Amino acid sequence: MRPSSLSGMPSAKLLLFALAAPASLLASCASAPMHETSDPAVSGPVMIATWPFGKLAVDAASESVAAGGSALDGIEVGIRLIESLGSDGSVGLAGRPNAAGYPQLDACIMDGPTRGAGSVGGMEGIVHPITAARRVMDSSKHVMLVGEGARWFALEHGLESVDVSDLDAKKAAWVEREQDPAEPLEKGHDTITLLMLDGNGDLFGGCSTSGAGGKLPGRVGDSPILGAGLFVDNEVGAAGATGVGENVMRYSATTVIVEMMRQGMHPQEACEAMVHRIAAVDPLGYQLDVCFIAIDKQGRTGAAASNQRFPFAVGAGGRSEVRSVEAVERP
Ligand code: SD4
Repeated sequence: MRPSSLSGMPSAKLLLFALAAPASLLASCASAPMHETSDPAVSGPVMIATWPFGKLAVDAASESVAAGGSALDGIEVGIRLIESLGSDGSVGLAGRPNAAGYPQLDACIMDGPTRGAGSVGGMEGIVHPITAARRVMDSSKHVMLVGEGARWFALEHGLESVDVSDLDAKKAAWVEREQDPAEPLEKGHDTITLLMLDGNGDLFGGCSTSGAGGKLPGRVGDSPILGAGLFVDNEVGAAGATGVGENVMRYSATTVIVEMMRQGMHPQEACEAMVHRIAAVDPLGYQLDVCFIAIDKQGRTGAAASNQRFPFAVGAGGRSEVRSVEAVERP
């Protein structure tokens, strides 16, 4: 039996995101409150995911696990859904293009119990990078593949793809976006990162993004870097990031958050401490754009961000909801 906890966030200014989130994201959480801390009666996985669309990922993962899928299947299913949305955001092939006008995708997945990990970076034209990352973990000797090699590997494994050879089409897509004044180069941060503590008390995580809009071709962000965009330690907990990857990866942020939890910090405390720690030394201070989520071995969750209110989704016992935290401020 493992405890299940979605609250217990000691210092965060938690806000229900009910007013701002689309109705479709709130349909299943409008009425009764969710299960609270350490309720041993709650069965199934406990999850936390980035941004309001994380609720869709949490729900899909929860359904997958309830239908008999493994926890890792749940992570993959939940993230694939967001990769397929094709809506405004920075996930999947419909995500934000790089400076040359086409998306290059990053993703990774980690399997706590086996210490398995797979990752793809700067990959073009593969519809589900999270599945490519899982194939790297399950079917190669490696942990990370990038660029052409990652695409080749994904194609060899029969993954769904689109043609990326048409440079004119890439250019046209870029020109179209450039002409849209509502589409600045660096807009929004909506990487999907999904963390799960399953019913056996094991931890899992995955992450997928098209990365920072307008990035240089070949730039790889934090998302596929283990210990930066995602880190899972089955003994302790898991942490994930979203935001400007350069501000995350220089500090090995998710490794540090997990280590803070190992020292006894609540996930909420650890996420906030990481923001303070980076802000104390980074030239951008509290203006840097970083957002963190975390879950520990007890199923307690946390989230913190600098410079913006950060909405995220939590789920347990087959229920889910979108919450948010205000930006962490200078103490
Ligand atoms: C990156 N961290 O490539 C990603 C972007 C992001 O939500 O998180 N967007 O820097």
